[in-house]
Amino acid sequence: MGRTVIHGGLVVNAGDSIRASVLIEGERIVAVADPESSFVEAFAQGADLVDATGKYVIPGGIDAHTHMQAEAFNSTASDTFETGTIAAAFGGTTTILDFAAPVPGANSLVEAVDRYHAKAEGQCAVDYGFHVNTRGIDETRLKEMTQLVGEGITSFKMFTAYPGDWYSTDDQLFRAYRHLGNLGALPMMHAENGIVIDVMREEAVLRGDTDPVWHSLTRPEAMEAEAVHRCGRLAEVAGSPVYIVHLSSEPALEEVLRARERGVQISAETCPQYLFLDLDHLREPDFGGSKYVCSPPIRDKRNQNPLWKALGNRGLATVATDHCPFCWDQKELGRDDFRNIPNGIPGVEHRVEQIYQGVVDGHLSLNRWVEVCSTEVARTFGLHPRKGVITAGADADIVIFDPHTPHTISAATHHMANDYSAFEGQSLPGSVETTFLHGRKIVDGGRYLGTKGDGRFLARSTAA
Ligand code: DUC
Ligand code: ZN
Ligand code: ZN
Ligand code: ZN
Repeated sequence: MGRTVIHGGLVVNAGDSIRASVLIEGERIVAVADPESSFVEAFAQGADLVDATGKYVIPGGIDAHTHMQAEAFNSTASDTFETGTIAAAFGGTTTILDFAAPVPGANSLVEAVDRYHAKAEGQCAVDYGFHVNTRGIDETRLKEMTQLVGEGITSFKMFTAYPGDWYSTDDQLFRAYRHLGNLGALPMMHAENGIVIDVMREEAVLRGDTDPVWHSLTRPEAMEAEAVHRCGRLAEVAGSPVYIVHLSSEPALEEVLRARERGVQISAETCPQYLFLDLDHLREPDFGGSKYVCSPPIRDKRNQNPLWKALGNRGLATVATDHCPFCWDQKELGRDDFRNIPNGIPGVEHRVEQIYQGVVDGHLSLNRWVEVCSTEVARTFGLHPRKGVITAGADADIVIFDPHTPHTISAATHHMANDYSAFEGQSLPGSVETTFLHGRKIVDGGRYLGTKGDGRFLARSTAA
């Protein structure tokens, strides 16, 4: 079995930062040890030596929210599992959790998962697992949930948005939460009041307000907060946990905090687009605003600081990208009516580097950066301690991060299959130098060294 020693770097976990050597044998971490010890010296004989002096050695990133080659909004997301996971690897993400989704008109969760296994198997550059997009919740769906939990798919996304499509009624949500709570599985919520939003969307278009900015103005923060509140109360009565995906605004955050104060097991993720982009982007001329159309929408800038602060103080649990890329010609579908713009932003490549900006800006510690990008994601989704931590016995999914080599995001250099970047020109203070998956370098110094199919399906566990 191949041996590697990563030496000279600062090993940063959620709990501590230490100067140590990381010893890898085969696919696993064997030890994190004092570089001067005789054990390390002996192990290093004949091993590959990787010098990480001046760098951070961190657990591989885990992005819990991607949509590779998703069929959505009358289009198909432009990254395949192959291209999207290679881009992830370049950005220091070694695991993605994608959403298996039933095709339009269908409800079977098992069928959706079968289809997604077929799409992803043998294609991925990094490890992957699935959540399932859920609609039409009835006894059959609950039975399917039980079956899928047994197959390592332990989280299910439900919606208070998209009436007539993904929307679930309160009684459906309540039954699903209770069922999943009993299984130790996790309900995930897209929390926006889609019923009211649809009224506002229709009225806007009738008035002639069809530009991209209306996508945001017809999805008010209050209607996100209302739905988060409702989900928290439903979980409170159902006795289940609930995880809010893509939380975008301060009022919604306040509802999470209030529910938690009551003792509800509620947690939430936010995404880089809500931390770095604002309404002005949606107002870019010549339909340029369409590049930033995602749901929930990009908000007024005053939401950004509270979200950063909450990442630092554990008000928010995780950062995911909601990577759902559509190219320019696909965004064109909504030129005359913002309602037809495919919703989504490419981002899987940049999350770890973007959130490091928050360390430099004083919003979060190095340890907290690692926690929100990896460790807490692993804990939340049944992957810890195999993933999300640099410790003996864990998978050797490791990133060497150079805090002194800046990186400017551009569609001209990114690896995602998308012809624009929503973060074009964003200058970041540090960059990913090397990515290890299962003990092997898959990215090093800007080159991809992996092989198609390196990434494996992860069957996840339920809450203990
Ligand atoms: N929700 C997502 O999570 N992604 C795409 C659009 C949406 O509504
Ligand atoms: Zn990068
Ligand atoms: Zn959503
Ligand atoms: Zn999403």
